[in-house]
Amino acid sequence: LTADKYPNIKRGDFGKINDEDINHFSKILSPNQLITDSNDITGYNQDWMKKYIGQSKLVLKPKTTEQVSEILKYCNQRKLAVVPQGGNTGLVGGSVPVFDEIVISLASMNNIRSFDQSSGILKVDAGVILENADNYLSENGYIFPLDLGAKGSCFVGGNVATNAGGLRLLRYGSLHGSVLGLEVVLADGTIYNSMHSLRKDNTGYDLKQLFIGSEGSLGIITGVSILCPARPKSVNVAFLGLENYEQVTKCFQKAKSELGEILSAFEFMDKDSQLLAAQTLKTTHPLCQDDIEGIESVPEYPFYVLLETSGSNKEHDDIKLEKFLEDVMESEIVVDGTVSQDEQQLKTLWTWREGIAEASQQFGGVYKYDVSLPLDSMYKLVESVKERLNELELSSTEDNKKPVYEAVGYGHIGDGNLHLNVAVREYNKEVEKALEPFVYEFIESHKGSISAEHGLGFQKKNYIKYSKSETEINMMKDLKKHYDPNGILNPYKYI
Ligand code: FAD
Ligand code: S2G
Ligand code: ZN
Repeated sequence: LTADKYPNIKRGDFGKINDEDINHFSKILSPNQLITDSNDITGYNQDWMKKYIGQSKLVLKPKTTEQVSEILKYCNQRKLAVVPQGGNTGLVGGSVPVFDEIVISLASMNNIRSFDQSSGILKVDAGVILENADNYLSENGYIFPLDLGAKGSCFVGGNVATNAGGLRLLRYGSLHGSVLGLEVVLADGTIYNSMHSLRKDNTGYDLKQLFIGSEGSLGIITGVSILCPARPKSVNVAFLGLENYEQVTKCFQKAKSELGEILSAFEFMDKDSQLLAAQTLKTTHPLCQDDIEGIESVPEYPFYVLLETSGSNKEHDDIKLEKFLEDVMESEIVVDGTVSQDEQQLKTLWTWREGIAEASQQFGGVYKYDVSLPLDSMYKLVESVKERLNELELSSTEDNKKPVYEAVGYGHIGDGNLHLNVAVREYNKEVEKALEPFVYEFIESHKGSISAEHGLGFQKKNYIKYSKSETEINMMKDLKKHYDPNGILNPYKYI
């Protein structure tokens, strides 16, 4: 989808890049930090889903905060629009240009600045890849308080900019709690720096909170100071089969009361999400009827739960988990289950949850809805979307003339966060009209949020009103006007 696909979006009255601009940037950066060749720019112009395509003619890759400051100061004077870009794994079209905005990539700002072994406080450049930060911490007996399927590509700065939730928010909380300080360059080049190492600092407005989840609209995050917990010594994963969604919520309640302090993840997946994953993972599903010669392993239960415990003593954890599993099997909340026996099995079980993202777009594309809903009504949204697509005869797993392959539901039960993915064979106006604003109206009527963790970006810019009041939206617009009066930071998105 390129800008000309959105008839009601006009390019703002921003400057157009000229040779003088390129000369100016060449004085700030060395030649390999400017990309102008159209082939090399392609990857920066399209998002992870290859759904949003921009037309930037220039990518800048600063190595230092001062270079970011110099660049923004100049862009602000010239009213050149910019898109800050991290690992470009965002799922709402926020990380790529809409028109010809300059892409400012943090990829070259990837140093670990410091780590304090006793407090567990880590300070990194914004361009450090999440998995690299966690590997570094692992060598020091600590863990990054965030994990998500894109860990191998997303950057810590992008995680903070999107206030990413991920698979372990249930255990480690939100970045609003674990981030201690930030270094951010504002639109006019001012450098805001609160990169201290204090757990508590109650002196004035907590300014860093403004930038956590601001998606590049208020400033470019160049540094993050974050409090990391001790790495758990013992991790177990149980993969469970359940008869219906109500049992999933009952199982969650039981897990909270019986595993409380060692529970580190509680994810649910419906059968259709597992059928999708089975087609890309091409390995035997952990819980399926015995393999019949030549028949792909087919998941047999309507719902699945991936439950993870992380503790400091394997023996104690195993006793607690065994007791829990006995209880949920006896009370028939769970009808089948398997527990990881080693690191490899643990990773394999996780692929049946983390692989759904990739699997959702194997037929050509995906419409994603990352929403918060009250637990009891959460799966009703998936059921009503399936029903609606069938009534409109838009969906079939067999007939590949239908635009929709299947709608699947899965997500972070512990956070009340559903991922509804509508796997399609092509992006199609009919399908879009069937889904929007239907999904957003459902969310509003159930007092949920239209974006639980992926943010607003470009996809949801016009839908914030389904989750925020006019007063709140006006206060946000005032902030945006104050910090970015020329509107050069990530225009056309967010609010
Ligand atoms: P990008 O995609 O590059 O940018 C995202 C947004 O932040 C854009 O608006 C961009 O302008 C802005 N931005 C990036 N860097 C900066 C910066 N330094 N300063 C200011 N603004 C910046 N998200 C979740 O929350 N939970 C999940 O469980 C999850 N799972 C995922 C699984 C997969 C397989 C994939 C592909 C994505 C998943 N995501 C998830 C979405 C995405 O990974 C997160 O939003 C992630 O935090 C984005 O980081 P990034 O570095 O790729 O940012
Ligand atoms: C997840 C990202 C992938 C998707 O897997 O938890 O946040 O498909 C999601 O939405
Ligand atoms: Zn998620």
